[in-house]
Order: sequence, then C-alpha cells, then structure tokens
Amino acid sequence: METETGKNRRPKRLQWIPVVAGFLRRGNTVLVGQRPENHSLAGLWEFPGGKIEAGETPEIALARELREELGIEAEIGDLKIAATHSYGEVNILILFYEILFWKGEPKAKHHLMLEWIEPRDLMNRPIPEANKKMMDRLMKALGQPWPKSS
Ligand code: DGT
Repeated sequence: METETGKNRRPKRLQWIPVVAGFLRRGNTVLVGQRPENHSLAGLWEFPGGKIEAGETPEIALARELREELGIEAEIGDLKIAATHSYGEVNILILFYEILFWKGEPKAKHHLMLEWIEPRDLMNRPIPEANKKMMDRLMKALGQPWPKSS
C-alpha cells in the first residue's frame, strides 16, 4: 500500500480491548450498575463486567468480574450478543452472556449503585455509546424474561 512517505507499509493495526458483560435477570428486570467516578465513562449505567485479562477465557473473565464487582459466584450461560465499538482510539469487542444461575446477593462492590430495571428503562438512562448503538439487539436479547434466575 502506498503511504504519504511513499514507502510500502502495512496499515496501522488497531488496538482491541476484549470486554465481557453479563445479563442477570430477575423476573422482568435486569441488573445494571452505575460506573464509578474514578473510571472512564463515569456515571453511565452498564451491565456488570469488564476487560478479559491475558490467558483468560471469556467465561472465566466474566465469572471473575462478577465475583469482584458483585460478590457473586455465577454460572456463565450462552453468548447472546457480540459487538464492536470505537471510542476514538480505543476499540472494544464486547461479548454479552446470559447469567441464569448465581450464588449470593449482588452487592455494589465496584459500582456507585446497582439497580434491577425493566430493559426498556435503559433508554431513559445515560449508557455507554457502545450499548446505545446496539439498543435493538439489547432489547431483543432482553425482551423475554428467562426461565429462571435465582
Ligand atoms: P477503565 O475504565 O479503563 O479504568 O477500566 P475499567 O476496568 O473500569 O473498565 P471495564 O473493565 O469496565 O471495561 C469495560 C469497557 O467496555 C469500558 O470501556 C466500557 C465498555 N463498555 C461498554 N458497554 C459496557 C457494558 O455494558 N458493561 C461493561 N462492563 N463495559 C461496557
């Protein structure tokens, strides 16, 4: 490929950050948390989760994040949505999993606060741009209550 310097160079490789997040359901509601002040996207409402660390599978990463953020032991269910988003220089690949079973009561160990909300209430809250872009897919994935959550 011809570049401004006239040399043949490969296009710049993008940096990707792999992220996992979980849908915890209780009846018609889903659990969301408000991002803490000292983090990027502070104050926005998100699904619990975070970055996959080197050597982790997505499921192991999500179980760890849910342990750290909510203090629960979760069984990671099916992958519901895979999506990409660019925040300027930062590109994320985000995988959303359903969480049907967990032990313990979720507590806000990381978030400013947690709330169980009806999926459509997401539209009235400040949420990450990545999630806004995939609202249709989120609503489809969260449209029906799952058979059991405890
Ligand atoms: P930071 O903010 O760079 O200090 O790192 P963390 O550890 O607070 O960020 P983390 O681990 O929550 O990374 C998740 C990234 O994915 C972050 O850029 C926000 C973005 N994201 C977009 N939608 C969601 C979502 O629904 N849940 C979570 N957990 N992250 C989301």
